[in-house]
Amino acid sequence: MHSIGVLKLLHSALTANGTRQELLADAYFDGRLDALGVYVEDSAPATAAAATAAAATAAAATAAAATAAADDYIPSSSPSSVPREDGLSFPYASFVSRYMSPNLPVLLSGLTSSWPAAETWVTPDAEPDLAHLGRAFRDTRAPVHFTALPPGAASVFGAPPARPLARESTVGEFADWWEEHLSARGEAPPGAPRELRYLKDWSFGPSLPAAEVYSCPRFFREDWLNDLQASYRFVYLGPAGTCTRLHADVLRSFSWSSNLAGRKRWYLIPPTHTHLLYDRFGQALAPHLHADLEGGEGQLGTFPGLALAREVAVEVIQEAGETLFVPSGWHHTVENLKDTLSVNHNWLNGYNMRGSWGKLSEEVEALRALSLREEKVEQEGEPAADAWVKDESEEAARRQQEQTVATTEGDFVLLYDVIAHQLGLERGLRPDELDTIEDVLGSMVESVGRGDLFGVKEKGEGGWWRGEELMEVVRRRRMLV
Ligand SMILES: O=C(O)CCC(=O)C(=O)O
Repeated sequence: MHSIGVLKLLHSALTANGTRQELLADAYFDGRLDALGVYVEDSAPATAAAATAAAATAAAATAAAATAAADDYIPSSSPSSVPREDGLSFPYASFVSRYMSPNLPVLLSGLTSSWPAAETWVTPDAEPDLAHLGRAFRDTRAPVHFTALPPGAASVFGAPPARPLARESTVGEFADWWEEHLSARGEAPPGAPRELRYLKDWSFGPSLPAAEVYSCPRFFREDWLNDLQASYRFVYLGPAGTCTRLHADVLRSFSWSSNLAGRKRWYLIPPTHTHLLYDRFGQALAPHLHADLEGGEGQLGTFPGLALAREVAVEVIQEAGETLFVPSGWHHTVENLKDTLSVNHNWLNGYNMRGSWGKLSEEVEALRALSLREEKVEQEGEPAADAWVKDESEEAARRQQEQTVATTEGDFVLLYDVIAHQLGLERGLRPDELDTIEDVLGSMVESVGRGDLFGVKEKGEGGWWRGEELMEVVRRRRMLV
């Protein structure tokens, strides 16, 4: 039983979760399978050292192959800490060459001091001004996440595996709860049921005009996503103890996050080590980076890679007035160490567009593999060796896949739209940006042309561009560069 499990894991690791069987041939020819054979069968001089060395060779070869296959913007080494730069004097070109292009995080200071909200939303003693926000946005609707607090606990950092409940609320209701929460802080009788609320993803729009709150820092203005109607621009407001679960940002976008008040702790995990964050089937993402240490309940066996992930994770303490650039594809989890108010954006441009398309393509491949497998099971029944894998984590994976089908189609349309919009703008694109667009577009047109990407076809009239038209625009513009 155990060896079947090991083989399944190896098969999954070597074939991109079973979606690319042909990768096994690479592993055979470059010697990784031989190295594994020595390890698994223990047939070579049977010393622990030899087995360990073989396993290390195999692991290094797998890692090298994975890195080579990964997107070219993934850094080959990750920093042990995040550098701080003076945001007022740091040149944009240096931000691009040192951080955005190599896809590495950085903290920038001084970018929020001139924002209107630095005065109107923050009290003189540097706290989020709840009284003002509650009055000014009394009836404005915003999503609020509710998480139950374990008895006697002051934070939900080691939150239970269940997702926090997101409910539509008003800023007024949230501010009222906050006042009550502050006056009751530390006074609730032990054992009394309590909860923490976190107002997150409150979008800028007509009921929250961006210009009255902040201005987008110059480092992040090359933004193809928020140029559109799509708004990925948010406010986060939460008391000390609230947190955001482990995730990577939508569509492998970049994000930036500025603290107007408070302090956050971030753990950032480089994309080279994403696999360590998943359960033993490579399916379900851990809820947070310490899920194996807290809550008991067998989480250690569920997420065996987390101890190693913590060794490569970069811990960042972000103070009021500081802005964190979160690179593309870096998973992160965020804890509010004080009552915290922040503004953030997700965004795409020529530096992460290729990665974004890569992520979408991976999801499409995984979904295609899943539907092929389901078809096969329908025709032939469940293979006996698979029966033991059917446990809760497979069910969770299935639910996640269903959700992915729904979001992937939306993401594809959005990306398609972003490119169409970008090309439609009468603006000069740099040759490297044009290369990216041409690559991504070429793959899109191919997929759409084959008609096998969720049947998303040319739409023309509805505002989307036809694939061939887009290619034509790229070709024409290319001749002009
Ligand atoms: O501040 C938070 O709680 C989450 C922010 C985040 O995940 C992001 O900016 O990408």
